[in-house]
Amino acid sequence: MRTQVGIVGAGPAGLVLAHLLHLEGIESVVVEARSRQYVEERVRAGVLEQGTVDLLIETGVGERLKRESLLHHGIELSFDGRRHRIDLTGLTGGRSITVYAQHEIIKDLIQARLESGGRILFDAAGAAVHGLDGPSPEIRFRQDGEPRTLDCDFIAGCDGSHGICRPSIPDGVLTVYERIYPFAWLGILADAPPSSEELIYTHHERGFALFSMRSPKVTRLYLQCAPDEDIGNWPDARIWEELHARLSTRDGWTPTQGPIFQKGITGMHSMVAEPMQFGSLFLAGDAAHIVPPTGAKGLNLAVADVRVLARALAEYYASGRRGLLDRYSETCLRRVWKVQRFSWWMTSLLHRFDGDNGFDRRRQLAELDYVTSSRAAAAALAENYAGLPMD
Ligand code: RFL
Ligand code: PHB
Repeated sequence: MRTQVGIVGAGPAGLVLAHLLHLEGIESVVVEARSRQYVEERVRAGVLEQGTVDLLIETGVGERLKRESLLHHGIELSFDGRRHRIDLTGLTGGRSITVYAQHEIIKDLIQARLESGGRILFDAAGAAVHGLDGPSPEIRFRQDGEPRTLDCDFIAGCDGSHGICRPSIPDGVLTVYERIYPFAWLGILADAPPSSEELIYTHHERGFALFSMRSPKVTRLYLQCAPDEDIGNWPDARIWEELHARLSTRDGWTPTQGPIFQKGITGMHSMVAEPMQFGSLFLAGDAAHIVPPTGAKGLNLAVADVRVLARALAEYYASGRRGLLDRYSETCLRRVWKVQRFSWWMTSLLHRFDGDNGFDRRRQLAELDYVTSSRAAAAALAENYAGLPMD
């Protein structure tokens, strides 16, 4: 088998890249380890930046998103029992965020690719990349037990944080910068109409909590917990008790309760691998960098990367010039590091750190007070949360 761009991974990075390349007349094949059903049901992100939404709509894969998503003009920060609104739209000259589940985007992209004759090879086992520093890189894998080889001009490593592309780069090429946080998030989905129209990020002495949603009928909630927390220790009644303790505010607001139909624990990690390219391999999305979910940035960053990569590949195939490809990592990393900074800042502001003393807690509260009372500080948060320019 042969193609121009071989893409490992059918997550947001891989599928958006395949779609953008198709619009440029560039052929690609996506090689995905999991089944179509698995990737279409995997519960993950929910908040999209304005730039991500604009890109999906402008490139023709935003029809269902326009109909079914929820447009939000603000978020709330809650501390000391009170909620404070950050007017994202007012503070950014008209930008907003959109709530639409990541797996719904995945469904829309898979459908669009398959309808236009694109190739996505699901259930591809044991993928490995070869010949990265030579003229003819290839992806080898097995399908239905049969060995297969995909010859390509370029390989896009869009295989997430546990993929095989980043570890295939020879030792000594990459520098990995990282921070592991001493806590995790326990997340639930509940059949309960959201009792607030906007997301609420809560700083509480018992730990961080987040009120979010997926639809007018489904609430999404998260609790800070220990990094090695056993979900078995969290029966539904305990989860609700803890959520009510952290999220309820003095004005009597509290989340509406309903049957929990999904539970999971997510670790908190910041990581950047530099450079994001080696020979004919280009890393994008979680394969190259991870952010803690507090800033709601991972998916958005994956989309920003592949936008840069698609443009660079389009320039190469149109003119033979490699300038944009050679600068791919440098171009992406400027934005990646700003988003890392913001995600780290939101995480540090809102969570309880075990070693912290009274000084640290008062400093956090002073910062929350500042962010919610100074227009300049609120504008800095809003500009980052709604999304920095794509490039
Ligand atoms: P993905 O989505 O992990 O996709 C990688 C794909 O590669 C496949 N794969 C392989 N395929 C072939 N061979 C192999 N050897 C392979 N190894 C892996 C995998 O099966 C998968 O299909 O990476 P990508 O595309 O870079 O996208 C990144 C995003 O998924 C991630 O950053 C976000 O989900 C992060 N995130 C959020 N991001 C936001 O922008 N806004 C949010 O509100 C938000 N909330 C979240 C989040 C992530 C969370 N979790 C569970 C980590 C909330 C949570 C709880
Ligand atoms: C979500 O709805 O899943 C969500 C919202 C905001 C975040 C992270 C996750 O910061």
